[in-house]
Amino acid sequence: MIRRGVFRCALVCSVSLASLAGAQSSLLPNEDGYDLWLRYHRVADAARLREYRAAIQYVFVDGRSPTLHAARDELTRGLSGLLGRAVPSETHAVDATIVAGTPESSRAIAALGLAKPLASLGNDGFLIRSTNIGRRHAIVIAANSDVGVLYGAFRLLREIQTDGTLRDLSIADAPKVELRLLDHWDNLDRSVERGYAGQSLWEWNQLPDSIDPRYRDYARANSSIGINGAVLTNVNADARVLTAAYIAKVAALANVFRPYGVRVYLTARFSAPIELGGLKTADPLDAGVRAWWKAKADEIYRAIPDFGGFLVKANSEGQPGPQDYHRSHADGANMLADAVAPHHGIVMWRAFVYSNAVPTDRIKQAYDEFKPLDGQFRDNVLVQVKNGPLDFQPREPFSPLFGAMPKTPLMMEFQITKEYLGEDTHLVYLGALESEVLRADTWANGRGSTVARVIDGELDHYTHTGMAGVSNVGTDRNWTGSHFNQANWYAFGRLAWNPAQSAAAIADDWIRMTWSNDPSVVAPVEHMMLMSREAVVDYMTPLGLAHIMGTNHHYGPMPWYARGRPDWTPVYFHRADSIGIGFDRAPAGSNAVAQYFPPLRDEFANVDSTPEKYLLWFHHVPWTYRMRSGRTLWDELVHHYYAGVDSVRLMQGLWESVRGRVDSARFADVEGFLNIQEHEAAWWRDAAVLYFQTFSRMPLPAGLAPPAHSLAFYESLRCPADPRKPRCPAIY
Ligand code: GCW
Repeated sequence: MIRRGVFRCALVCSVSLASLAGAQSSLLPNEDGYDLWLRYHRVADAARLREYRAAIQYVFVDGRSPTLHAARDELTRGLSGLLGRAVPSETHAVDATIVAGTPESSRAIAALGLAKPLASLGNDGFLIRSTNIGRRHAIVIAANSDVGVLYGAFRLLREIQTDGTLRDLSIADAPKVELRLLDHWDNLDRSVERGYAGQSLWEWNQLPDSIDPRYRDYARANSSIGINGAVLTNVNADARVLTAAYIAKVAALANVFRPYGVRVYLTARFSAPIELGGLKTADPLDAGVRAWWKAKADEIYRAIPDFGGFLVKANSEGQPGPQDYHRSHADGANMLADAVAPHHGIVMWRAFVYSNAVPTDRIKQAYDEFKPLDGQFRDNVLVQVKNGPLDFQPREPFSPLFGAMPKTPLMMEFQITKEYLGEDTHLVYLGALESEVLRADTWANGRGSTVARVIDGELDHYTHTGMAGVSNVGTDRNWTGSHFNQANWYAFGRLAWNPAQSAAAIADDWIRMTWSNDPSVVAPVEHMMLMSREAVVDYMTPLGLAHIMGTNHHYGPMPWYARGRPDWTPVYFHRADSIGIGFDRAPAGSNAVAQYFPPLRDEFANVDSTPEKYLLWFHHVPWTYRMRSGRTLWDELVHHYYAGVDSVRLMQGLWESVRGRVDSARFADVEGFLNIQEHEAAWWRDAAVLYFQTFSRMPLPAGLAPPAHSLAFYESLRCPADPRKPRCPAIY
């Protein structure tokens, strides 16, 4: 990882040397983060280690497929590391203390009579049980499919990595969501749209001949958290990936991923029949266009028999689409769906659409366009909806489409790469954001109709279910640009497997696997992670504010920016004036509240019943409005901004408390980034407070130290001079 943050901008150049100087060296070997949560260091707790060593001598993965071999390799590698001695693989069940397989692959498993408990676990689920095989005590991993065995192997390893007991194991687990995907916004030139961890992993120029070993580790990491698909290319799509030469490259990646249960998907550029096929049109109802896509799908499936399907961004931000031919999104999606249907492929059609005409309220568009199409899509189409109605902000209410399209499988799109949340540098644990959304009640079928139950298909009995996360992975040695961004990859996978899991429990596992089982590490780090999301909301966009960051690069505060297309500017979204601040979406305003089911719509329509965390999202509120705390809106807003910075300082203190208890290389990386975050949180706070004060004309609440500089100073700050932040300087 390149430690470049201190060069970022005038404001952040004063990283405290004193804090670096005091570093006491840790005796733990330094790590670079490459191993992610699959480090497999020897168990530190002596009693646990004794227990594990007594229980485990040999591993026997019964069967011959590449996936079962992957399970065997992972178990021997993981257990040997964790137990601190070789745990070899056996060739028969009698001597083994871990036996893994399916009833088809393994006579030993079949003989255990597990048909009944396996019946409800589907293709991907697994059982882990303590049992007897012959006269030997053994741990059994059983599943209906080879990939289920692999998931079970990772799960058993996790039990040991997190200091769990192996006594009387009885675990039955299965994913609640069928398609658990990473969406890579990777371009063919290896740049990554909104990527902050180096270049794209896919070495297109070397493929298919040269296979980077990282591909396998990427697949292992995904498989370990249940991710079963990867969309390899950017939704702002390049048709060339559909040419024969690229299909061969994609097939080579698919071959590496396949043993790990990870399928490949591609983005389909809607105009490809024109660009590649030489046709005059890409009209989805044109027979020639339909034939072109069918032939293209056949060609892809000849090379990649388990190709997953297509993801499409159409008629949004300049991308071509069916509306160019006065056809609907359903017409476009169905044409592609028909092309992949004979091969059991699927189409994921994004609902992130907004037209080139500036709307009265941009956040209403996805619902307005897609809700009327409910019921018009083929069975193998899923509509992919961003978690909120705008665009991956630190906080948004959930998208009102969830629950509103009972006849169309809706899949979730989260953004793991933190485009609007401090990108690579700021420590923000997204598990908290994602589970807030998943637990939100849509009220679509009365109380308890949570977003999670929409996504997992329980509410509307969808034919397919899915969750996608826009990936934060790149060529950086630590994969994600910072050690703590790994937690967001991890948490996404775990929530896609089971959207009801608690963000805290997932963080707990990740910390133990990635850092340490030492309670004096786990507790403060978990505290830090769980407070981090509210911290970023507070110092960037409290009380329902949104989209006040630098236009284009989306880094740093720029609430004053008003040039260019209005609905891309901060002033369009915050609407501050001498009376108050916020976007009026009540019935007398844009009436976006009407897109929610009652009673939510009424709750949001009324300023007094709107939860304060969404207040300025739904209402233009006077500066003097009395908040529940008794403060005026102005005072409350300022307090949130100051609290955000204070939270980051608390996070720094929590991290300081683990000095010497984790390796000093990773400790220092995190410490440095927290220093940047603290400076930039103050930058956000001071810029926003001074700017909004020009409207409120009210003083800072008593007791708060005034910003260090004038508003003019913050307005003059330039985008971080970081060459890896795409298009950064372009707007100046
Ligand atoms: O948030 C916006 C991003 C674009 C992105 C777009 C989308 C891929 O700023 O970079 O394009 O969303 O989700 O399509």
